[in-house]
Amino acid sequence: MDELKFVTSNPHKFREAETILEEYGIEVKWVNLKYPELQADTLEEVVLHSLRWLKKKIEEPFFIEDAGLFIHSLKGFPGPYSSYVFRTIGNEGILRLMKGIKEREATFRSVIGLVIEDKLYTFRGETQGYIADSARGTLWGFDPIFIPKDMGGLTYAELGMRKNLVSHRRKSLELMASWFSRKVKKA
Ligand code: ITT
Repeated sequence: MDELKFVTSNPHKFREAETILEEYGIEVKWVNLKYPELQADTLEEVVLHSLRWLKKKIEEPFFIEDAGLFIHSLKGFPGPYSSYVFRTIGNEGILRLMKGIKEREATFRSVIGLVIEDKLYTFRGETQGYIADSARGTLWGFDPIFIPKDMGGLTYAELGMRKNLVSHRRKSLELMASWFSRKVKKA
């Protein structure tokens, strides 16, 4: 089994990645570390900045992941500022901002940054959906207010483990896993 380190301070993210990457025969080792995150307009910029910082501290190969919830009627807010917004106004605050707004489409985006053989790579995954009218279910983060498309109107939180079948994180992890597996086979 191949092994990759995942640097994250978020245990939920780690568990999701572990479950998904197992399907690809990739073992994930958790490095529980909070690292500096730049405030920038794209998740890719945030990830690349953090990778350059971590490269001096962590032995490769390793990856990180930055996620953001982009609400279309709010022009993509909170997007790259999702962590700050979740810590400050939280799901209740977002629901308040969305009160009376009919256009509730949102994109949940995940960008993985990988360091391998001294090079940096990014992989992006996205899931389209809607912001719920009220919080439903009790997973973590924005899960109770995000309804992915074509999943019966249930929120990520209500979907439980089925979140992993359709999530933004699954899509970025799959891209990285297939790229990594091809690379390992060639070597
Ligand atoms: P890191 O140490 O990996 O950076 P983090 O929790 O700070 O962990 P992010 O900056 O990527 O993670 O996440 C931005 C915010 O979005 C944060 O408040 C998360 O709780 C939330 N979030 C990220 N992915 C999510 C998901 O799959 N479901 C629900 N909320 C999510």
